[in-house]
Parts: sequence; C-alpha cells; structure tokens
Amino acid sequence: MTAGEIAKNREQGIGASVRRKEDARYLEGKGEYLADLQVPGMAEVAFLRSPVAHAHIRAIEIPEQYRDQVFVAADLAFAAPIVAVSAAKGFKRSEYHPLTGDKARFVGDLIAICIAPTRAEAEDIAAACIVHFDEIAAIWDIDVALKPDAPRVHEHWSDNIYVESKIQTGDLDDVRKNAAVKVHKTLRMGRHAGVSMEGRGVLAHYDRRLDELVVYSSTQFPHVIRTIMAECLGISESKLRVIAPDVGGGFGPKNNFQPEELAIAALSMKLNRPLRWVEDRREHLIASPHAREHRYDLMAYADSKGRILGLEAEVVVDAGAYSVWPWTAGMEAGMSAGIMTGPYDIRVYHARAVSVATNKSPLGPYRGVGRSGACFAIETLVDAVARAVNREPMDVRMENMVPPEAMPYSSATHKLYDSGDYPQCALQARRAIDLEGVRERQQRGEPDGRLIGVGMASYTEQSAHGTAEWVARGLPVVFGYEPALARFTPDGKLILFVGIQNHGQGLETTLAQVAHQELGIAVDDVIVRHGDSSVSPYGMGTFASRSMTMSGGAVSAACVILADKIARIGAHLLQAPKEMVRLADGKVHFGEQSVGFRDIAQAAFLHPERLPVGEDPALEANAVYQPGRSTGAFSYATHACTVAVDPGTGQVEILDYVVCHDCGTMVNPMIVEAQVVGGVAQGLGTALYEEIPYDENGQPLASTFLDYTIPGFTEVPDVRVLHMETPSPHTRFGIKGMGEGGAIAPPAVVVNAINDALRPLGVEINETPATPDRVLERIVAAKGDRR
Ligand code: MCN
Repeated sequence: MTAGEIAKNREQGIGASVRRKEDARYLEGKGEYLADLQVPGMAEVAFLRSPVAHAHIRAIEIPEQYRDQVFVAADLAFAAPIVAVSAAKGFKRSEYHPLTGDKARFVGDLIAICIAPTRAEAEDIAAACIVHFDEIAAIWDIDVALKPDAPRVHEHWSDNIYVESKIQTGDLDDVRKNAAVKVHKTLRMGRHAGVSMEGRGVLAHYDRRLDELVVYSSTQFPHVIRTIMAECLGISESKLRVIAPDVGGGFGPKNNFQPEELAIAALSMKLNRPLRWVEDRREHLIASPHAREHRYDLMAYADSKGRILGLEAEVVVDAGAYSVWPWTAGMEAGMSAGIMTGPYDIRVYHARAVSVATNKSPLGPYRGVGRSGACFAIETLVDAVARAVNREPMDVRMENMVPPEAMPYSSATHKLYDSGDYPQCALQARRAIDLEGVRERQQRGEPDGRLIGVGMASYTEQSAHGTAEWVARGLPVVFGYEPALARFTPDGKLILFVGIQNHGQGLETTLAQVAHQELGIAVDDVIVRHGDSSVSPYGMGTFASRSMTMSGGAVSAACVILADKIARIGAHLLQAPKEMVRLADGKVHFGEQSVGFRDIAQAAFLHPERLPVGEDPALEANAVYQPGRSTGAFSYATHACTVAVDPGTGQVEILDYVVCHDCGTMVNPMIVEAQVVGGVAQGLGTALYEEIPYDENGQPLASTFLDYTIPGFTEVPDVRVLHMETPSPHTRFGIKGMGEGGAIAPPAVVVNAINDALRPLGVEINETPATPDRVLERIVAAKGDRR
C-alpha cells in the first residue's frame, strides 16, 4: 500500500472510528419498525392475559357479539407448544403453549387473542371477556417454591426445580482445613425487565402468490425463529419467511421464541388474515422475559494475605413459569456458576446452580447474561476478603488475578481465557479513579456530611461462544458459526448479506469496515442486508456479543475470496501478472495504472468475454466462519467508581465512573466506547434503580414507568473509557466481542463503593437495586445496633 492508501485505510478500515452509516436512517425517522408496517386487511390484536398468578382456568365467557373475534387455546390446538429442554441431567420440561388453556402460571400468561380493526377495540373486547379461575396459592418467591408441600407450577413435576447442576474442581476439604480466613456472604440481585425503546411485536400474513407464511417480528434472530416456528406450526421452513424489520433495541428479551410470535402466526395462518400485535409498556414489564433475580450463598477460603485458595458458591435463580426457547430455564444459574471465578486464579471451586420455577414471567437472556450476577458475587466477596485481612481491596484483587504470563489460561470451569493482561487493566482503572486521592478525601470528610466510597470490579466477558461451549450447555441449537454472502452489483458496489441482526450495535458500519479492510472498497459503497430469512444466508442472529467476531469473520472470509477474483480479473484487464497487482481505493492497481471495481464488476456480470479464460462470470462469494478454540474469545475489564452516600436519605450519587477494558482488536473504537457507556447505563439500572418485585399473590408491583425506575440523563455519569487492545489468537483480526461488557460490572462496582462508604458505620448492603430505602434501612439498622 502507498502512504496515502494506508492513511485511507486508517480512516475506514479496522480500527477507524467511522461514523455509523445507519444513523441517518434512525435519526431522520426513516427507520421502519413493526408498528410502522401495514398490510391490507390487517387486524390488530390485544391479548387477554391472566390477571392472576396461579389458577386453573375453569371457563372463559366470551360475549356473544365477539364470538368470532376471540380465540382461545382450543382454537390453536394444532400448534405444538414451545418446549425448551436442556440436555442437562434431570432437566424438567415445561410446555409453553401459544395460549394457555388449563392453567394460568403467571400474571400476564396468554389466555386469548382478541382481534379488531384497531388495538383500542381489541382491548375493549378483551376487557369484556370473563375468565373463571380456581385460584391456587401463588409461588411468588424462591423460598415458597422450594417448600416441599408447595403447589407445583407444573403439576406433574416432583418439585419446583427445573434443573440443578454442580461443579466440583479441586479438593475443597483440604482448602477448608488450611485456610486462615473464611468469609461468608449472601447476596440478592433483583428481578427486572429489558426495557428496550421499542417493545416486542409480531405481524403475520399469508403471501398467496408465493404460498408462504410471512412473519415480521421484532426479534434478534429471524432465521432461528423460522426453524422453531415452522416446527411448532407443522409447516416446512421453505414455506415460512421471517423478517426482522428495524428493531428498536433487543438486549436479550427479543432473543427467545415467544408464545406471542407463535400465537399470532398460528392464528393468522388459521384465519388466513393479516394480524398484528404490538407490545405495550405494561405488557413489556409484566410479560416480556425478565432478567436476573439471583441469590448467592458464597464462602471464600483465603490465606492471611487474602489470596483466595478456594471458593464455594450456591447460585439459585428464579427462572419464572416457563423455560424459554432455546436458552432453557437453566441458563442464568448455569452461566453464573460457570463464569464465577472471573479474572481470578482460583483453582478450587465447588458450585451448585439451581433454577427454580415460580409464578412469574419467564426469565430470559439480558445483556450480560449470568455474568452480571457472577461478577456481583465474586467481586463483593473479594472486597469482603480484603476487609477480613485488612487490606486495600484493589491490592487483594490484583494479587488474585490470572497473570498475563499464564495466558492462555484454563479456568476452574474449563473456560479458555485466550489473551490479556488483567492486572494491568485493573491498575489503569485504579490510577484513573485516583484511588489514593479518594482515600485522602475520605479521611478529610465531606462538608455536606455525605459518605464517600470507592469501588472496583473486574470481570471476564465470554463472547462469541464457539461450538464446544454451546454443545456443553446442551441447548437445542448450537450457535458456533456465522455465514456471509458478499455480492457485487454490476456497477461496482458491494452488498453483504449476513445472518446477524443489527439493532443498535452499528454492525451495518463495522461489517462494511471489514469489507473495506479486505477489498479496499469505500465504506459508503458497501450495503449490509440482514434480518430477512428469505434474503440472507441462514445465520444465528445477534446476541452473546458474537456478531463482530462471527459475522465479521464471515464477511472477511467472503471478501478474501472476492479479493482474489477481483485481483485475477483486474490483472487480466491491466495485462499485468496477478501477483503484482494490489487492491485499494476501489481499484486494482498495477504501478501507475489502475482499473476500477466498476469496470471489473461490469466485466464479471455483463461482459464475460472480457474475463480471463476459465474465469467464472459473476462476482459474489459465500463463506462461513467458525472461530478456533471453542469456548469463545474473552474480553475483560475493570470498572471503578466513586460514590457519595447521603446517610440521611440513603441516596447514592455517582461522582466518577471509569472503565478500562480490552476487547482485542477494536473494529470501531468510537462504537466500542458507546457500547461500553450504554452497557454501563443499563448496569446502573440493575445496580440502583430497576426492579419488578412481586407480592404474595404473585402480582408484579412495577408495571408502569411510574413504579419502574430507569436511569436517565441525570443518573448516568460521564463514563470515562480507557482501552487496551490484546488481540485474540483465535479469531480473525484478533477481535473479541464486547457488546454486553458495560452492563456486567456496575452492580458489583456500585455496591462495593456504597459498602466502602458505609464502612465507618459498620454495615453493608448486599442487594440490588441498592435503592435509597434499602441503603437507609442498613444505616438505620446500624444506628439501632449501636444504641
Ligand atoms: N465492536 C468493535 N470491535 C470489537 C467488538 C465490537 O468495533 N472488537 C463493535 C462493533 O461495532 C459491533 C459492536 O461493537 O457492532 C458490538 O459487537 P459485539 O460485541 O460483537 O456484539 P453484537 O454485535 O453481537 O451485539 C450483541 C450485544 C448484546 S449480547 C446485547 S444484549 C446488546 C449489545 O450488543 N444489545 C444491544 N448492545 C446493544 N446495543 C444496542 N444499541 N441495542 C441493543 O439491543
């Protein structure tokens, strides 16, 4: 490359902070979301949802005038239920029907579909129907569920446990005997929702010309939805087209096959009528798959310096009423226990992970799946160990970390940490938060009487999980690869057809940057098409921080094939030896001469007679990418924050927040930074604000934004982001995923900072969200204890 070309590549290729191509569409209101779609003759749907948590359904009274507008379970009996079963030993299956006919298992469970020309009319019809219930005691909490005589959420089960798994690495007895310090901790992480800007939604209609069912869904994985939906409907996948239009945020809750999707598709097929359902905010809060609700019982065994010799953990997760497809109800607890040792070199680790069925909305994936809880557990425990040995938590933290020279490192749970320098990352965060300065400030005290605290938390972010990881989890689908089809148009532009689903991550830009890197084509000349099962190759979708690594790898592989062909054709047109040409700036160069991609594409598509002898016409390539070393690429980070706690109100203000992270080679540092900040904002929601508590009747107590608080501009601080870049040895370009990372550490780091602030009072908070009420309760308890 010439100096000019290298400079150009820096502006557009891997490592360039290119502005997002897709933003013009979003910002100028040109996006097309589910609620924007119209199909002639379409009826709107309102679901009749259960108002009670746990009850047998005795009868449903439908007013005479609405008989042909209300549909119940028996009407959709031809559709098979959604059954998400893990291969884990003893896993109990739940049947999630498109409409429930026998029993309501949570407030929000689907009982009937009401259709009308408008949503308002459909809602009126739903309100006019009367469901006769025989109520059963609600299983509204883990403890209630685990009582031996508790009613069963699923009648035929022997208890209310979906699955229980164990990890036993190393000799715990030995550690128990020899540890100088033992630290016990119990923790709770609250239950909350995904609250994407756009809720879920489904539109289904029959395309008579093509004889296929067309389903639009605000989903993160349209191809995978097609597979399971076809199975449930008993039709061929070749007769089903699933399209994800613009998706206004997913964050995990749109990464499941939902009963609403099945119900709308099934009824539309049965009635041969276009139907649409658009989730409202209340439905989202009570009936969208929920996040978190973990409990931890932990015991650390350490030496007198705080070096952790062994860890014992029990993770119990409230997985709600049904097992979500494909992740299963065992996902959160299993993932949390599986990644608990995080960045630490802990060789003795015993864990028990339990997933419990309750009368709550099913638990599904949410940004930072499992890892947010694991980080909360291990990182608050590390702070507790530091307090027990009277050392600065940061020193204990760094002392326990996997050192860079141990990379690649196989963890106690057999995760292969591929590369990185965890202590260096922690050190950078420590410097940036000015730990020593905060300690001095604490000594001085605050003029307003608030208590200052500083907290840190480190984690590893398993991303782009490979085939072996998914196989080990025993899921119904193994997501270890991604395809791409790269196709030139005869005028020399490139269209990338990919199987992922961009819903805010900037992938339409970053995949174009990968194409630029391989082909030297301008990012503006590349279009990324995704989200339509009839258009792009079968792919797995966007979740698990996988798209940049997987789809980026596939785009690269397809473009490498194209680059070779372009070089061959270009060399032929320039009458030059192929080895002496190079691709840059949308042209093939040979010395001072060049031929543009447009001319090459014209030859390939319109004038095959100009091609070298034996060269196939057309200019497109298919590739599938499957990265090596299959537990995935491990990003990592340390978050640090300073808080001020008002001892009079329990109010917590975040004064400073720093993230030092490493996601291998960054494709677009500006987007990476925004992803980190967005993740932190969500993590602060988990840490301080967001919660859906349930009462003893199984009623969700937060069902509007009046009682469900999310962090806004005034709550999210200016997050300072520091980057390290240690490429992964196992992925194309050394990329690691990072889309979830920002959301993983905030609960741990904020609670550590609050507890640091509360230390003079001798109390701790061990629960999220750490609301003012809860913090104040601890402060008041401390005062009471002292009296
Ligand atoms: N990136 C990069 N260099 C890297 C890694 C990532 O430049 N080494 C950039 C890329 O621009 C990529 C983005 O960061 O587009 C995220 O990449 P990746 O980590 O591969 O994650 P995915 O694209 O697979 O996105 C999924 C991830 C998850 S799991 C959740 S949940 C989440 C998240 O992304 N949901 C989001 N970020 C979100 N952001 C928005 N706006 N909306 C959501 O719903």
